[in-house]
Amino acid sequence: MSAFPRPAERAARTAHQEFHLSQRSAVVAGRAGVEGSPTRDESFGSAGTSADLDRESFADLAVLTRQRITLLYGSAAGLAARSQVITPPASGEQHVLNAITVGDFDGDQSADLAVSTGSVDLVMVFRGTGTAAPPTLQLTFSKVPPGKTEEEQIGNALAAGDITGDGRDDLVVGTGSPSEMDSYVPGFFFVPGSSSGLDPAKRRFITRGTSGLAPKGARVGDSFGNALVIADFNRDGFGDVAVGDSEGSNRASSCEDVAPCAGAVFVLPGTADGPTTRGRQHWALSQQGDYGGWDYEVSNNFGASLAAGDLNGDRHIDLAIAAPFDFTDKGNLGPGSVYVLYGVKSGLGLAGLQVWSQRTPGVKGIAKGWRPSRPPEGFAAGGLQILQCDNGSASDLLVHTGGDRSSRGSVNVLYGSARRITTRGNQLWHQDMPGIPGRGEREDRLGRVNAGYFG
Ligand SMILES: [Ca+2]
Ligand SMILES: [Ca+2]
Ligand SMILES: [Ca+2]
Ligand SMILES: [Ca+2]
Repeated sequence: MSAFPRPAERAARTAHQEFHLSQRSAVVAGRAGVEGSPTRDESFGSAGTSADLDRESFADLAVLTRQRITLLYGSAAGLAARSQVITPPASGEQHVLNAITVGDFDGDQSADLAVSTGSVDLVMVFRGTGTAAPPTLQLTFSKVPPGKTEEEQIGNALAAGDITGDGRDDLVVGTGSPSEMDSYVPGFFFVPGSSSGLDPAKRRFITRGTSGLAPKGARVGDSFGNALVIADFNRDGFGDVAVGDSEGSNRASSCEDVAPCAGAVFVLPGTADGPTTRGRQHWALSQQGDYGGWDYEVSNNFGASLAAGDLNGDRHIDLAIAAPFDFTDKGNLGPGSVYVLYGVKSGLGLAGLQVWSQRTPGVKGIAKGWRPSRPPEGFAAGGLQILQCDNGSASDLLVHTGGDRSSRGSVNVLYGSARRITTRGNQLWHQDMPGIPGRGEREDRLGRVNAGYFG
């Protein structure tokens, strides 16, 4: 493992920066003074997910607005031949829905929906009918950990998958990104599925302080659980949980009060009892030195979002990790990059690590960091997805750059292949290009909705 490059060396960085990421066995959590929380897009399409809800073999789309879930049903003719709107019951305060995921929590082969609300700190579970009838509200439960109050429960992360290997999907729910005033250690809930659906009575709360995860434990200011993905990285039949902690510290001393830490990603193996810290993996950027009072390479938000899929067609699941402000230099937020870890038999490994950004030769778009007049572009600040976009055996990586073009947003498509991701055929999509309907407007943040195969 080489030392992290100093600023003068960074100009020479190229696409394959294999020195850049380390898997560490020793983890130290740090305190971060965090500059606000991620902006939540409150308009149509702020979050979405796809699945075959009515079991007609066409992918359907579930899209959140502030207070409603819109279901758009696919058909042979494409998407939205039919739609439904679900308005969750009000509960005193106004709901603001902020995340949605699909899983089969009761194992009846019909897709169920889990939706989280930031404002009233609830997770709502809708049981799928597997027919044209809409999913029905089955249960709600709080994200607030036992013994805690309601503050700062602003989690945007939800993921479903079978962690316990019983054929029923389980749910993980992040409890939030920290804010500057935070007095709360975030984490995620594991909620197991059962024959009657999710069983919140059996939920477990996991933080960076959970035994065996990080030697120095959790600290206020962590963001452990800000992103969650379930995938069976080591192919043992149990879904493993990849957890982003984009503001967690990787070094012995705490981060500067004025800046978030550099971030980390943990992978917790699945077992019949749920996620375990035994055999967990920890991925973090190397850090060293201080530059002008700023911790070098703080603020790059490594782990802000995650996506899992097979990007080289070898049937081992690979993990893409967003660092939307990577290349941060002396406090100026950088234009961001995406790290891709490839899976091998034992799970994720460093072999074949790739780092992609708009500075990578052949990748479309212009990398722009922070300037006083505008926000940084944030390559992958709008999230990541791994989807099959062509007819190849490898899946492809979609990088949503929410801050691009005055927050109009754009999507880079990087195609996977037997040789991993390459720049070949990579595309940059935005609303002002020929053939794309509509016109790009500020704050559109194109590309924040998950996609699927609709026809
Ligand atoms: Ca079901
Ligand atoms: Ca399960
Ligand atoms: Ca596994
Ligand atoms: Ca793979």
